[in-house]
Amino acid sequence: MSESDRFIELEERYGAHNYHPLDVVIARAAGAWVWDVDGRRYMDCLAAYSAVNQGHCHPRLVKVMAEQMCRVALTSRAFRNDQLGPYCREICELTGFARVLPMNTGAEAVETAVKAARKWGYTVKGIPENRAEILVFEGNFHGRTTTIVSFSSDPDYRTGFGPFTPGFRILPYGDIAAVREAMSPEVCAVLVEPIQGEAGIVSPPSGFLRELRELTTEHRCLLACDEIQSGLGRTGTLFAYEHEGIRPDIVIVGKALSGGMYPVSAILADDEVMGVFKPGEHGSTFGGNPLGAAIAREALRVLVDEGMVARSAELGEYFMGRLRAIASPHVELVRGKGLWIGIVLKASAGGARRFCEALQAEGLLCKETHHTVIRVAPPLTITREEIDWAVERFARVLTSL
Ligand code: IF1
Repeated sequence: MSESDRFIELEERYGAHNYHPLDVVIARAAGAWVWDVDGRRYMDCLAAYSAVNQGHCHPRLVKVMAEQMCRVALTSRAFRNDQLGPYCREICELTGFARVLPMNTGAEAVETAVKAARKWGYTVKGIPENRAEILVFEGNFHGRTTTIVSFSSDPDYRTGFGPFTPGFRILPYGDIAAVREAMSPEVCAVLVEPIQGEAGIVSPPSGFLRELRELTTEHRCLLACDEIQSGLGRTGTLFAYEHEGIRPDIVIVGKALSGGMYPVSAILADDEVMGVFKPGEHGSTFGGNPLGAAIAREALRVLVDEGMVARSAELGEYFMGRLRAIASPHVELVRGKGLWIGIVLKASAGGARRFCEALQAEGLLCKETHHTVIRVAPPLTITREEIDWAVERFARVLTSL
């Protein structure tokens, strides 16, 4: 029995079976590379679903984390700490929003956005109590809390978890006419992923976000963008909504906000929206803690200092071009933005999972989504040479299986 098998057996025996991972047991990592317990090396083309945009164990993040945890890790918001204020200022200055509300996981930040939008609907827009509605889209993924799965369109995420939270309406993604029709005085917000990740790296038709911005302004409701996966450089801009030159009312961030070191999430908004929260109305034990704040400060500085946003745009284009040039009978198309790429397989290809397993055998870790898409989203620190190394293996697998 290999070392890997021993760990897999333990997890299968004692862990809940709520995942079906590839059987690679990672023991350490650096940059775009991970090593398993048997000493095999792999390139990480998932980057923890874009939480590790800055690369695994970035030395600057490791240093800040170690130093901060030796000083003070957690104070709770009953007291103040010397990391939170500077963090708030730095993230606001970088993103151009007036205020930030810190949380921990992505789902918590989405919940925070839902609460902010509803409260804004009642206290600012004047929607009658308990009538506020939020428009969302088919194929969405915003997390796994009971409220969030209430408006998922995927039976896997919902079935068996009701009763569900009311107040959401699911519309076809990219269909602006459907949004126009659904608008009413009781709509407080539209919640959207600028590019849908779990759905298979799906971009809406060009102009959709801009029209959403116009419609929401016209009907006086908020536009909330979930940038948890698409944000912080992944698509070649700091936020994916920038591709359409718009500015939402609420931006939801998570994942790479900590470079994967620790769960750190937040919502960003201006005074009219953030002002709805009064002391005691929302919060979390860990949100805004000094360890998370120190890590997030450095994670943002690393993104900027190392020019990772521009790297993502430039190398993403290169990577996508090289993947498109692979003549494979299995590939329908290659789509994406920046270093966020989906290889869409034909129905005849027999599913993306077997390709991910074959790529694993070649030393490359990818994760399928929706059975037919191989998603490719390496750390933004990846080099051109590393991309060439990956393309060689993609070509081998996509032409030989
Ligand atoms: C898992 C998916 C990706 C997200 C967006 C909110 C959240 C996520 C746009 C919630 C989280 C993760 C969760 C992770 C797998 C992963 C995922 F396949 F499930 F959909 F990335 F594509 N908004 N996405 O992508 O953030 O609470 O998890 O911090 O295993 O569930 P979280």
